Amino acid sequence: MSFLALFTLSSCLSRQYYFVDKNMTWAEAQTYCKQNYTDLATLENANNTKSLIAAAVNSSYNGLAWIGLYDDVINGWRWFLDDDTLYGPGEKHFRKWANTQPNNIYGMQMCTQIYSQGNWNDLQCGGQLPFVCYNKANNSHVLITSSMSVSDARQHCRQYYTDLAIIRNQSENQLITNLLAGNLTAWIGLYRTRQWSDQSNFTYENWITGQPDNLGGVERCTAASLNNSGQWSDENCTQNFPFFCYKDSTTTTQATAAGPLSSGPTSGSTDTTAGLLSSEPTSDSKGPTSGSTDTTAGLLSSEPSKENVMRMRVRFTSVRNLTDAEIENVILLQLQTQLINKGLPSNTKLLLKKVLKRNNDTL
Ligand SMILES: [Ca+2]
Repeated sequence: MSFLALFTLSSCLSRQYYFVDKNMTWAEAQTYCKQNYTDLATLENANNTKSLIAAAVNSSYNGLAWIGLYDDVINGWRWFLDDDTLYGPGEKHFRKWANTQPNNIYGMQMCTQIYSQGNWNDLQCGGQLPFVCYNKANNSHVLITSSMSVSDARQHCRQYYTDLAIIRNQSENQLITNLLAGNLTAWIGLYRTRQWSDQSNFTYENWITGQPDNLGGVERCTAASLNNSGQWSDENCTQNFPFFCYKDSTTTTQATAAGPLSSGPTSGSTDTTAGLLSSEPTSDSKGPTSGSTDTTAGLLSSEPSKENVMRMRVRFTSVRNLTDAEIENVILLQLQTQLINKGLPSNTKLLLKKVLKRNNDTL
C-alpha cells in the first residue's frame, strides 16, 4: 500500500522565551542563543515581559539576566532624513564629534547638538535648543532661534521645510557653523536608539526607575531584573549573568508525507520512532525489513508568505504490520510531541489527512 498523507496544523505565531541559567558575558550569551534558539530575548510589549518572567519561574535565580537590548554609542547613529538620494558616497557617515563625544552621559543622550564652533555633542533629546532645519527644495539650511525639544523642533522642520538638518560634509558643517554666528548651539537631525540583537524595532521600554544610567560610562548592555518584575537596567557587557533567549514558534498550515507502506507479515513487537531533523537526512531504517516504513514529511506553508517553513523527516519502523489507524495515531502523537518540544504552543493540534498515492505519482 502506498499513501500520501497531509498533515494540517493550526497554531498562532507565538514567541517562546527560554531562561538559560549559565553565567556568560552579553556577547557569549548572544552567541549561545543564536546557536541554540533564535536570539537573545527581544521584548515588544508587557505580555512579552510576563512570558519572560514565566520562563524563569522554575529557577530560584532572582537577579539580573541579559536580554537582547544593547546600546551602540559609536555606530548606532542615524539621520532622521533617511533619503539615500540626498547623500553622496560616505556622506551619510560624516561625523564631527567634539573630543570625548559622544559620551552618552547618564545613558540617555540620543540626540545631537552642534556647538557654536561646529563640533558635535550627544545630548538628551528633551532639552530645549534652537535648531537647524534642512530644506530639500532648494538644498538649504535654516536656523530657527526659538528653543524646542528635538521632537517639537522636528515637527516644525517637517511642517515648514523637509526635516531637521542633515550635515553631509565639512563644507556643510562650516555653513551651519556660520549660521550659529559663534554664540548659538542647535539641534541637528542625527539621533540613535538602543538596538535589539535581532534587529527588531525598539518600540517598548521597561526600565527600573533611575535606569538606564550608564554608570561609569561603560554600560552598553541590558539586563532584566527578576527582582523587579523583569524591569531593565543597563549593565557592563563584560559582566557574567544568566540570560534569556527566545524562539518564535512557526505557524504551519500544511504538510505532506509520502512513502510506500509495505504490508509484511505480522510479528510480535512494535518499535516506532519519529524524529524532526532540521537538515541532515536520516540514514535508512536499520530495523527489520518486514513491515518497515520510511516516511518523509515536508511541512510547507500553504502560501509563500512571511511564515517560516519547517521541513521534517519522519522515520517510522515497525516489525509488525500495523493498521492504518495505529500508524496514524503513532505518527500524530509523536509529531505533536516533537513540535511542542520544538516550541509550538502546547495546544497545537495535528490532523492527519490521508489520500491514496497512485503508482505513477512522484513526490
Ligand atoms: Ca555628551
